[in-house]
Amino acid sequence: MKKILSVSTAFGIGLAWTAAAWSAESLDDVMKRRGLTQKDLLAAAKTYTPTGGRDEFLVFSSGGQSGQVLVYGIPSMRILKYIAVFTPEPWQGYGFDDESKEVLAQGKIGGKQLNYGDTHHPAMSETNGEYDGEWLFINDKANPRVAVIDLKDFETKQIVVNPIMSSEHGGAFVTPNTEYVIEATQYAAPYSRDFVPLSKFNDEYRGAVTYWKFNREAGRIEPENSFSVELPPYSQDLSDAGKLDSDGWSFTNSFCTERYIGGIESGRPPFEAGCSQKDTDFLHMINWKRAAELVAEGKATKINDHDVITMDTAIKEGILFLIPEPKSPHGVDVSPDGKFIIVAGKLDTHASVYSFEKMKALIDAKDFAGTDPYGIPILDLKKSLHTQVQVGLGPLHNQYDSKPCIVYTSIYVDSQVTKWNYCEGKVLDKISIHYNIGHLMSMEGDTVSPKGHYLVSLNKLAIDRFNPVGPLHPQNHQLIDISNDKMELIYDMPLPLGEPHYAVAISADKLKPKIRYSTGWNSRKDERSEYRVRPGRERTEVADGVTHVYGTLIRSHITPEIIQVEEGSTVSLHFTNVERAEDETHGFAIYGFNVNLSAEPGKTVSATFKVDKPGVYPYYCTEFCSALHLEMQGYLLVTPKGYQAEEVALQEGQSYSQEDFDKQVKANTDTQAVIDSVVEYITARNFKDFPPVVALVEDATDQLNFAADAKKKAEDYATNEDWQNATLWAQQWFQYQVKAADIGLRAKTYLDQNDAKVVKE
Ligand code: K7E
Ligand code: CUA
Repeated sequence: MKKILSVSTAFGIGLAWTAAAWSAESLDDVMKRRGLTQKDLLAAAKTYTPTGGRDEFLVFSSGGQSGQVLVYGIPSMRILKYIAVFTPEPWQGYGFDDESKEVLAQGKIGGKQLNYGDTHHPAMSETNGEYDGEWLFINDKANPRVAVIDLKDFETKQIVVNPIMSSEHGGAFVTPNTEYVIEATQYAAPYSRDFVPLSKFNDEYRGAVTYWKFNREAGRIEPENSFSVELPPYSQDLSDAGKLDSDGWSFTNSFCTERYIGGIESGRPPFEAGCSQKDTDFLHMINWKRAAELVAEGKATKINDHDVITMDTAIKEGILFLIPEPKSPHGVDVSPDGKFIIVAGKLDTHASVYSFEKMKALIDAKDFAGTDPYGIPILDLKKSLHTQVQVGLGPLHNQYDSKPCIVYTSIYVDSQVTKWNYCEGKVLDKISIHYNIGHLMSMEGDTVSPKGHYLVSLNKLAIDRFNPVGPLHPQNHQLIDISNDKMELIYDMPLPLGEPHYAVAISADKLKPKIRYSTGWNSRKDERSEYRVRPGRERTEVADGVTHVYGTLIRSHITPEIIQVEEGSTVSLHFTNVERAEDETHGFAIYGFNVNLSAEPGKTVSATFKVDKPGVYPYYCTEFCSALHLEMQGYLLVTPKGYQAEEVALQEGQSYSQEDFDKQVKANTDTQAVIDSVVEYITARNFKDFPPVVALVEDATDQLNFAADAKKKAEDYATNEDWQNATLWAQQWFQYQVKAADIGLRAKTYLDQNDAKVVKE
């Protein structure tokens, strides 16, 4: 034990403690000092997560204009990750390495690379209407696109561009077995993307719902097997897929069914006046299962090389219906049993509960109240309704509780959440939030079995809730405890990244992310990289005028350390992180080329660029990966055209003697004794019962094998009395020992903190 303490001091690793010179504050003291109430303490106890603790649920929140997805835990509200989706993100190397550039390039529109997205609605993949924790989808409202994120590594794998829309909003929503990912238009535009005057708005501008086919085995959307249903130029809005009783159908709201086309600059009343004139808009109801069959039967029309079921076909085949819904609705949310569809109307104080059974019966009986200007049958509002409930001013979205018939509705204008019973049509509770709530989200609240407990209010304004940071405020996510009859606000979390419209929360135990890739992995394609290389096989090859460098990254060196090319060359660097240890990511940055890579354990990443100017370009690892991280460096030397190297020996800054060598060997031998004592400490305990320790031991063993290699080289040089190389290799041997000791001590600490048992003396 004493020995171990001394080694930790020798390596300067932790374990320092100071005796407190003052007595500790009591709970009462702290409450007084910080002005906390009993209620605050209770809220703190409900959310505080001690060090090393884990969250019960993980939230995947839209990152709004950042084009990313935010991941945070509940109840701690600690942010865990930003997943780069539509926007380059340097930490993850997204949009900097060749592999992820290809993903971003899939999202080009009209040949243009778009470096942002307006993400709105994340959707988790489902199996039988339950979240399965495998895939996440998110839409881009500004540039109609949908992205596929793999929850095995929390990376974006695919971006698909909508072939007919120029604006969208009602995505991403999945069908109960993730057969399709739904995306609905927002602002109508011509499918052709050509110029069409607004005078032809009614005839040539169109909305649509696209059903993106998801191939679960491949983990990719199949654009060629996806299709759309043509809709009138009503501004379509949020959507939801039916489930259980209503499986096979999807529902899409709309506003501005007035088809008003604005024109304030020519003296016409503005959009907001013309779009809110009528008392009702339309809920679209589409039989997507039948629609898919129609496509298979060849009844779709190819538009922009994409299968579209025209309105005429949809009407003739009886797969498209409209139901009036009160003034400018926003959210449409199918109840967990699939029997009800709740629509909240922004300009109406009611939430309307539609009965799927009644709507289906009207359709089956062909009992229609009329048709719209395009001939789409309209169901009678009253005959379709189960009930309407006055929930507050400006209701937007609905989320379901685990308790039957309980729903929560966000009330934008009143800045409230209303809890109500949709079976009986009565309001149960209201809570004020800060301020102007948009979406709200309960745990797995849009599945067939919501989990209850918590509700998050995703507010549009924060105003005075946090320390001021300039005119642009963070967003405010408020955590509400919904386990009891009365809702309780328990946490405010500032979100400093875009406006998160919607979020989904999943039980943390459903997620099974990996900790490392198989060695040499192209994570964006999910296959072994053609550019992978094993340690010791690093090389440079010139092919088709491109200098390919096949290198490796491992604590604490980049191989190669010197790369020399001639001016005008195109260089393609490929680095494989050959670490097996958890959390040993290496970065790679080089002066002046906008090259910035992140290589997580096992990953192979590439960067291709042209070197047009002779010069010296230092490169290094950007992750503080070990004590010798700063030495994880190298040089790209770009020689002038026709440069001839002079025959001069490399100048060493320092020369070493036998004495230096002996001194280093002595230090190494002492270090080895310390390592042996740590190994003894670990192996005397039941370390095999702790998987993180097993992984650390594996990593330490790797380092000791490298040490043995370096030791042999040092001794060989010593035999030949080459004290220069002998001493340097002895130093390298020591470096591996340091890493092994560092890892060993981490394992030892883990065992101590987790009450490991002594199994042998
Ligand atoms: Cu902001 Cu769902 Cu896009 Cu409502 S949406 S708030
Ligand atoms: Cu690798 Cu620092």
